[in-house]
Amino acid sequence: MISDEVRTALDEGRAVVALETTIVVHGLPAPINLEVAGLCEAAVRASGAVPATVGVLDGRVIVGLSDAELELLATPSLDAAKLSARDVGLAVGLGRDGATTVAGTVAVANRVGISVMATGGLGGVHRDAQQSFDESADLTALSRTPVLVVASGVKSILDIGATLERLDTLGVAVVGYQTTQFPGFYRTDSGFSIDWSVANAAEAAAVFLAHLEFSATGLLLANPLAEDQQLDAQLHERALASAFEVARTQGVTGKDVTPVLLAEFARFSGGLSVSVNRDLVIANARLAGEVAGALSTALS
Ligand code: PSU
Ligand code: MN
Repeated sequence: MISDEVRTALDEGRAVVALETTIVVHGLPAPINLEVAGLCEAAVRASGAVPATVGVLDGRVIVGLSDAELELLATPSLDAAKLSARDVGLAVGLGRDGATTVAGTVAVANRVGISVMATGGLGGVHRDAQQSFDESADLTALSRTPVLVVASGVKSILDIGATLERLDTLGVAVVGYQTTQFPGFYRTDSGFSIDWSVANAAEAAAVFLAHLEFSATGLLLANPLAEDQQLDAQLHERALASAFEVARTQGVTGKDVTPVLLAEFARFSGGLSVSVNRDLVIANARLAGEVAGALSTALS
């Protein structure tokens, strides 16, 4: 189901940005989660684009969730599932409720003709992947879906070097926004450099259109958080160590790993990581709106 506003915008070739909901339902604590979702939608609108927040309610995929629908999806007692690309059809077939990850969201976006989305940090290769084989399906989704994702790099809980190697192998284009330093999610700079950068949203749109001429894969537009908004380096190190310890003690695996690590980051930092996460995802939503606008201009 596509909301009237999103349907009209798509029919008229206007700019639309898909927003994921796993960050709202499984990634951020209440009540700031819904506040952040609203601020992301507002940031997309401020850039002149229409937000299309994606989720599944009662087995119906909704592109352009209303505030009430999003609130329902985030209600803890609903126990909405975390839907990667492979899960969306299953939730539909079984009539269930779920929030979409980046992988789930790009699958839906591509199907309805939306080619830009925003998130906080892309999923990737977990640091224990040599044993656990835990690598986010966000990577493989982008390897087969021609959608541009604006993110502050990949989450800093991950093995960033290994993730960049996998993005290379999978043919996912990686482009820095006004930088050739790969962002580090809560931190401005991950310490890894990247080959390509664009100077503005129009250039990002032009590069994406050119990319689509030669590849059926996605593009990660890596947007670093402003330096004065990043999490303190020492606090980041200590929170990370604590998060790994908590995950190890609890024995979490699979789709629970990322939410548990982010929750311990929030607890350990006394909520600071949550404010940083809010700031970066809003900045990404704003940039995604600008890129979607430039794309719609280029295509008109
Ligand atoms: N960015 C955030 N917070 C999040 C996520 C991204 O700032 O919670 C979510 C996205 O939905 C992403 C998911 O697709 O985390 C990755 O989960 P996993 O590592 O289980 O694939
Ligand atoms: Mn995983």
